[in-house]
Amino acid sequence: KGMAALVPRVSVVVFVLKEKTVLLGRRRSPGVGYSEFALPGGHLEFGESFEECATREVKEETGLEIDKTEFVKVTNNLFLDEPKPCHIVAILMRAWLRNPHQLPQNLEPTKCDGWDWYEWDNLPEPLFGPLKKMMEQGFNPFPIA
Ligand code: 8DG
Ligand code: MG
Ligand code: MG
Repeated sequence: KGMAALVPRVSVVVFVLKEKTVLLGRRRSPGVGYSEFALPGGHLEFGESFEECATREVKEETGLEIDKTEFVKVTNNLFLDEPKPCHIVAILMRAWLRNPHQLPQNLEPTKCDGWDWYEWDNLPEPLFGPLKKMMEQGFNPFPIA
């Protein structure tokens, strides 16, 4: 294997909201965030809009169909102390369920332990670094009522 070029990548991650809760899953793929709770999401593919990427990744990972997908925030995430250092520009979206009764499925069981709903002021530990930082800074993914 040759040396991978160190370039920033774009990922789209989604706060899937249901009443007062947000969907999180514990990561199982080796690399950044291993064994930590994170949002569904993944890398932006060539030609995609943020909304398309959000819809595709949530569907691939959980089977859930999302609705009213909208941009909320962007963060610049450096993971330089990793065996494979990476730099990810994360586009954070939020969305709701098209059908509020649909249940999440663990469609990528080698990458995730499973999905569940958590209240923002009672999040599970350990939380993925970038999410933890946002939470500590007082960020809240829910729209202002
Ligand atoms: P792909 O390569 O199949 O397109 O995507 P994936 O395998 O689903 O990628 P991922 O690791 O789930 O997400 C891409 C990167 O996004 C991840 O390595 C780190 C970054 N990222 C954040 N915050 C979050 C988050 O809350 N959840 C997820 N899943 N990724 C996040 O910076
Ligand atoms: Mg993913
Ligand atoms: Mg994915």
